[in-house]
Formats: sequence, structure tokens, C-alpha cells
Amino acid sequence: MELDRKTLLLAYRRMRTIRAFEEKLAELSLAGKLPGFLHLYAGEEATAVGVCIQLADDDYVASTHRGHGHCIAKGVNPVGMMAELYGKRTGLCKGKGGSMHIADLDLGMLGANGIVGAGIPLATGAGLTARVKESGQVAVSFFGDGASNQGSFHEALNLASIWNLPVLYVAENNGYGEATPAEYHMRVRDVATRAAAYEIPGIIADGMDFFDVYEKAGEAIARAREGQGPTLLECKTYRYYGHYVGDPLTYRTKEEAEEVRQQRDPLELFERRAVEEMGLLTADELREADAEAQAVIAEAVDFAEASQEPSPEDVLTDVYVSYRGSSDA
Ligand SMILES: Cc1ncc(C[n+]2csc(CCOP(=O)(O)OP(=O)(O)O)c2C)c(N)n1
Ligand SMILES: [Mg+2]
Repeated sequence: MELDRKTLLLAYRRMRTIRAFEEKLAELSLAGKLPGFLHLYAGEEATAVGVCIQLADDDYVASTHRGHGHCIAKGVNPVGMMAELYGKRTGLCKGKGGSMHIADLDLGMLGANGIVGAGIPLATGAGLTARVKESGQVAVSFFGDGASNQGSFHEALNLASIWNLPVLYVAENNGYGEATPAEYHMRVRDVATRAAAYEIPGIIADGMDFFDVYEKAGEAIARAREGQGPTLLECKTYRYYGHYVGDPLTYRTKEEAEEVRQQRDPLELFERRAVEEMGLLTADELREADAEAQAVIAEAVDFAEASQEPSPEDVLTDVYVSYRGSSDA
């Protein structure tokens, strides 16, 4: 897909919104305002946006425990997301999903997932549905380097390969699975190598570079739509925060993280390419987008804080089976 100014600006706005959302969450969580565990996506913005900006609303995405970035990249409203993370009734999933099970089926966002590797078969199933219905939709599965060691990854890729499913598998290789470096937890250096076992293309992109991800994901999405089957796209990336908010980060040096921020920051790389090299956008336009992103996040926090908590009775709604007590028996 050719990159026009409008798409570029939207991509930047989404990347900046992800960054602002995550930075605000870190602050709120450390201040004790948010319940539960948070895994932040800051640093990995170019990967989610480089892929999702090319998807239609009815294409599918299956996400991970680090899912806020995938949601925003797919166009999910950050205001509803923030209320969800606060556990409020006005949240996207009425406060019942939280960070790790947030979903928006109207936008094909099948959900974040607290189980490592569990989104991979979900996207594969969505791809199978699209193929059976001949709907032309594609499914994207995001997962980490650590998840690529799970049986679910290998089973799903095998099925997608033999059934020629329209699925893009995006391995977000951020160098760590929790505190374990990728060099330790897998023998191969690149997750992409694993594609060979299923005879599908295994491609590597610089996951910090929107333009590289955009180009390589675009080719894979086009292949999937044309009925040419799945692709494994590995995006080399980095998470700025720890595995979770509060991670003591004993397993990596401050210098390592600082070097990435200084030299490979996805937002700065984007600006350099789009403004200085391509001349397609102006710095003023990006500053305007920065301000818009900050305003949306401020509005999201205000909305979430002003929203009501769910009532105890709400526990019994939106469930398959509810226990009503012995008097009903
Ligand atoms: C099946 C399963 N095993 C272990 C865990 C605990 N766990 C949560 S995140 C994580 C690491 C995942 O690493 P990776 O796939 O590289 O994703 P990243 O956190 O780096 O984005 C682990 C082991 C889990 N949630 N589910
Ligand atoms: Mg990882």
C-alpha cells in the first residue's frame, strides 16, 4: 500500500498515543491508582502500527499480555480502554477484561491474552474462518520471542501452512521473555528461522522502524489476501519499561535501555524519515499530533476517574453460567 500523507499522520498519531497512554499508565500504576498487573508496550510502537495501519476494521488481531499498543494501533478508543484499566463500568469490556483481557470485537480486536502463546491459535482460527467464508479478511497474531517456544506457536504455524490460511504471524522479538534473554531461551538467533519448518516465508524487520515494518508487513498481508498463505514476520524491537510496571530490572543494564532510547527510538526514527528525508510531513504537524495525543489521554483519565465502579450484581452478567444460590435449585 502506497504511503500518503494522511496515512502517515494517522500512523504517527497512533504511535504517539500508544507512548502517551503507556507513560500515563506507568505513572498511575506507581501512584497506586490502577488495579492489577501492567505490561507496557512503549518502545514497540512501530511494530503494532506498521502492521495494523494496513488492516481494515473487520480484519482480525489476536494480542498478548502486552496488548495496549495493539488495541490503539487497530483503532480502539483509548478513552474506553482507560476506563477498562480502571475497572470501571464504562470500560470497553465493562471493567471485566482489564489490561490482559481487553477486547473490541467491533474492530476485530479479539483480545489481549494473559496466557503466553494463546493468541496464536486464536488468530489461526480467525484465519480459517476467513478462508472458509472466502471473506477476504486476514488475521494477525502478535506474540513475543518467548511465546515462540510454546507448542501453540508450532501447532498453529503447521496448520496455517498446510491449510494455506490468511494469517500474518508477527513475532515481537524484544530480546527477553520476562527476565530471560532470548539468547538463552532459544537456540536460534532469529524467530524467523522457525518458518522454514513449516515452509512459509520467514522475514525479519527492524521493529523500531515504522517504514520497514510497514513495507514487509504490507507484502505479507497482500500475500495472505491473495490466497498465498501465511507469513512469519519477526520484528526486532525493545521494551522501554520492564516486563511489568514495578519490575526491578536486575537482568539488563540501564545503559542498554538508554542506548536504544537514544539511537533507535521509533518516534524519533519516524520523524527523521517522514520530515527530514521524505519531506512528507512537517515538524509542526507532528507537534500538533503530540498535543492531540496528550489531550486524548488526559480526557481518558478524567472520564475513567469520573466513571462508576461496577455493582456487585454485575458479576453475574456477561457470563455463560451463573450461580444463583440454593433457593433457585
Ligand atoms: C502459558 C504461560 N506461561 C508463562 C506465563 C508467565 N509469563 C507471562 S509473560 C511471560 C514472558 C513472555 O515473553 P515474550 O513472549 O517474549 O513476551 P514479552 O513479555 O517479551 O512481550 C511469561 C513467561 C504465562 N502468562 N503463560
Ligand atoms: Mg519478549
